[in-house]
Amino acid sequence: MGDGEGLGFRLYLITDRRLITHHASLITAVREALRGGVRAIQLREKDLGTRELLSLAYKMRRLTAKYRARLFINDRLDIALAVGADGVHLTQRSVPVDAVRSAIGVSPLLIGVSTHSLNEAIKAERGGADFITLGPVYRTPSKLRYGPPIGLETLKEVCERVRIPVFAIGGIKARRIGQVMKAGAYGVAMISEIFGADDIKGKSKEITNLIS
Ligand code: TZP
Repeated sequence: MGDGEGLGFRLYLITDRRLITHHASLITAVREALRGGVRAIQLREKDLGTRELLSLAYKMRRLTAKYRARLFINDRLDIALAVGADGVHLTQRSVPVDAVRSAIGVSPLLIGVSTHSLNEAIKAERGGADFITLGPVYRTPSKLRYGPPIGLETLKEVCERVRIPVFAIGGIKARRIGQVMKAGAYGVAMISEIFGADDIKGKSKEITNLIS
């Protein structure tokens, strides 16, 4: 599936403003990533209250629209709808994908789902997800939070068993992209490789060149 025919992105950049050290704000850091060619952002600032998150989401919507990039909001369908995001990204604790799918009716809102096993991946697909993230494939700095790594074998098995795009997540670095794409991933989802980089724009360019 070429990018044009599919979702339109193979790099899914997930925010974590606590990692931003070289930039004044998450907005300037995301702008650098967009300048480097990133075409999809997931706003995932779990510690923010509703009003703060909404205000940040409006800013992200304006910024991503300027670069014709897609915006997803983690967990919060209400905020995704309020700001006119392109999609919502559901966790295993969110309102389940089938319930969101029926709530949005004919809306073109995309639904991504975080999965960690074959079982969760199959359920997400059956429930109507447009794509999934699967991981952590490798050890991540905060591995306790995301559970033990599932490894390349599970990634490969899931990619063979589901038809929707699978984004490998968790410890994905530039040097590992070849392995995960070979295992069948449609794309990669990342936080620290890009937001932890000294040169966010340069790193984004490097990664987009590797996967497009
Ligand atoms: N889900 C599984 S691993 C992970 C998430 C959100 C974190 C990915 O972060 P990083 O820094 O790209 O390893």
